[in-house]
Amino acid sequence: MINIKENEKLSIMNHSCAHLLAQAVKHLYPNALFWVGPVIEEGFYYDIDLGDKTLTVEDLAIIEKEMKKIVKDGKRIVRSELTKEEALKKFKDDPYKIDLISRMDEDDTIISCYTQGDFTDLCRGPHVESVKELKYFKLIKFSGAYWKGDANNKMLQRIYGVCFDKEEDLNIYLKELEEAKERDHRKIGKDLDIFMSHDLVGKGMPLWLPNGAIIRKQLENYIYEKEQKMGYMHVYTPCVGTVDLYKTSGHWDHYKENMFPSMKVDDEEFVLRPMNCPHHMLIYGNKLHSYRDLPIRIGEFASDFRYEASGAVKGLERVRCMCQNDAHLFVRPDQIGEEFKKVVSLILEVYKDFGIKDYKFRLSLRDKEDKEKYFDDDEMWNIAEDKLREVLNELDCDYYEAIGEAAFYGPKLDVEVKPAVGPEVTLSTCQLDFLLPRRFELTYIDSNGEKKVPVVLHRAIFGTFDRFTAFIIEETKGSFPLWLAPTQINIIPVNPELHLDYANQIFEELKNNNIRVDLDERNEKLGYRMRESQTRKIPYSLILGDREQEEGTISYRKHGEQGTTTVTKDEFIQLIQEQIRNRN
Ligand code: TSB
Ligand code: ZN
Repeated sequence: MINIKENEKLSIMNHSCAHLLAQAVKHLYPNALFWVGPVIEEGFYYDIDLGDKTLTVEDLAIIEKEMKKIVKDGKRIVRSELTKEEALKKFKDDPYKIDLISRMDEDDTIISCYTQGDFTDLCRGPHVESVKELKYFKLIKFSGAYWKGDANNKMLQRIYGVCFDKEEDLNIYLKELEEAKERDHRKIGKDLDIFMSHDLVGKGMPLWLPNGAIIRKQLENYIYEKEQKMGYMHVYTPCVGTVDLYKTSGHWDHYKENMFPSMKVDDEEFVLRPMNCPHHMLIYGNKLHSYRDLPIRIGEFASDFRYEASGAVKGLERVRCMCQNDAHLFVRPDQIGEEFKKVVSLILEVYKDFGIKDYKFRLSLRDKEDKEKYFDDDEMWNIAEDKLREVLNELDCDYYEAIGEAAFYGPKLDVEVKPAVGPEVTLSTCQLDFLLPRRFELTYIDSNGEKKVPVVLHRAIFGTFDRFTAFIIEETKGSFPLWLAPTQINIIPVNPELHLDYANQIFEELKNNNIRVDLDERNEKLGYRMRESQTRKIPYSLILGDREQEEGTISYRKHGEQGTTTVTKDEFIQLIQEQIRNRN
């Protein structure tokens, strides 16, 4: 989909269209006050204070009609300039504009306004010359948005829209938007009974339904097998820790705003953990380690809780309760490169297995000039950053560098992907850490018998099972590969009265072979049941009628294909099992 913000011409048009929207809203709701109306990747929005009024879909259509009327009227858009003092006077009755103007630094700043007909808005510009140019636009949706994104502030109404210079482009865009909505994991997740949420449980706390639980279990098995082979040792640790644990790790000082508040039990004060690193540090520290034992790789499928803004939570993609595919790798400084390479290779392998092609590697490095922002060990930073780069080049990875984006404690690699709807998110991550082992006073004995501090690599290949599942739902549009599919096979007896015994026999046999199978014995037309099998995106539908019953065969149709194939029962089981085993 086109990124409006990156296209200069469309950016200007969309910004002007935001003003057009504001003007129309002002006509319809004379008391409306306006906060900001920026251009975004998907077009523009405007945050508007409509008093007690909450918008409806019908309102959006009425506003759009008014916008069209203003365009027809065809007023020019005229720029004027004011001093800060003049601007404060002009907008004295508008607390939002006063807030914006007051925050402009210098008293001698020149403030620009744009006027079109009866409407003037404070704005830096630039704009199109006349509203006449804004012909092909559409209001897309609306939502509540707290003023300045702060939940303690008033809720404003945010209206989103988009504008193009050609009708055709608008139509293409709207079609793509429709497709993206269809692909949205929240829709598919509901349609295919993968997850739900409930106000009584809370925002950002999805419940995984049986179908979702199957997918998650398969993902766990998949990655667990790989990690086992790579020498990871998996552990189970509690999803709470004391405040002191997080004071020791530094999270209490630096990550508190992302954490749930603490709770007191007897004489202990607990927090729901936002990360698992502290627990794993303690496990490492539980024993003495020699340089020969390293790397030590501690893995866990671990539940974490984070405070995410209520407006930011999204299906399974951004949740407040998540499960990381986490591991902490304790290495000697000379092992950083080799271990990092294994992590990146694993990421590449996993992405290949899942057919994920559209992703970006982002290498976050320190800003060498900024001595304050980064852990003070130049030598370690240099070794680590050079190694990370070297490995990425060696593995022929396409990556971009983000200078000054490293964490305080070390450089990191993130893998970014684009969901169907909304901005990019990080899936996999691998973060080097020079600091945490120090805070927990972790050591190993080196070859000279001296105590040394290990370096830690925090890494999550799936990121979280939650986010990865969201992504895979969108990638596959819910048509999961056989090994992941909640129901792998749907048996449809042509006539349940005549073919049920045979269908049952096949059902039992497949079930005994650990295949996830359903039997649709409803007295509905064959075509109807076949279609439903397609809607449920079940990989294989078996059609069992007279011929199959007599010959002891199976006729199957693969999801999304038209024809059927007939094979013997044993051939079929073998085919299915092989596909599941190979996870292809
Ligand atoms: C990798 N301590 C490290 C860990 O050892 C850590 O927690 N890193 S993280 O903060 O980057 O989180 C790991 C991954 O969790 C991210 O890469 C992202 O894929 C996923 N994630 C983060 N926040 C959320 C969220 N709110 N909902 C779903 N997944 C999330
Ligand atoms: Zn960690």
